[in-house]
Amino acid sequence: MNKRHLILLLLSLPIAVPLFTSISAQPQSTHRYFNVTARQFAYEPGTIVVNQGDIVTVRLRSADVTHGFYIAELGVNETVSFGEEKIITFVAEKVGAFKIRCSVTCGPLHPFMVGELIVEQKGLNVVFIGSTAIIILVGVVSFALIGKKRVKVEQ
Ligand SMILES: [Cu+2]
Repeated sequence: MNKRHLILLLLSLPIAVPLFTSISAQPQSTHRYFNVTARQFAYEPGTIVVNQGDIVTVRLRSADVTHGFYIAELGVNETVSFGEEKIITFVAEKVGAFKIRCSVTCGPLHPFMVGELIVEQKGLNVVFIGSTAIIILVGVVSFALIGKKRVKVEQ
């Protein structure tokens, strides 16, 4: 590797690394489907776990009386009566743990009818790409230093 190649490589890094990172870190939204049954006084399953950016479709049914399915932070608000089926679709835009609450007074323990939606961050790719970029950078820098030494010896 001569000096010109090295300079070209070094100059291309500020362009190549962010480009590579942005392509790899682009969140791929997946369409996720869940069958949720509401009954006095819980949701089944009680916890839904998705990734940020996922399109979430919930097929909601009630096993007894009329129940609600309310997620304040995501603007989700639906009700379902016994024998009915509701399809709820939303995008999990925000990362966090969100309470799924029943918005219909369905019995004495109604206030305790709470489920949870967990939206996880897609951080793994960013960390992986970041560390790869650092390793490449260290490699290039050591190449450059070795090159410098050789030049000195040759002189
Ligand atoms: Cu309720």
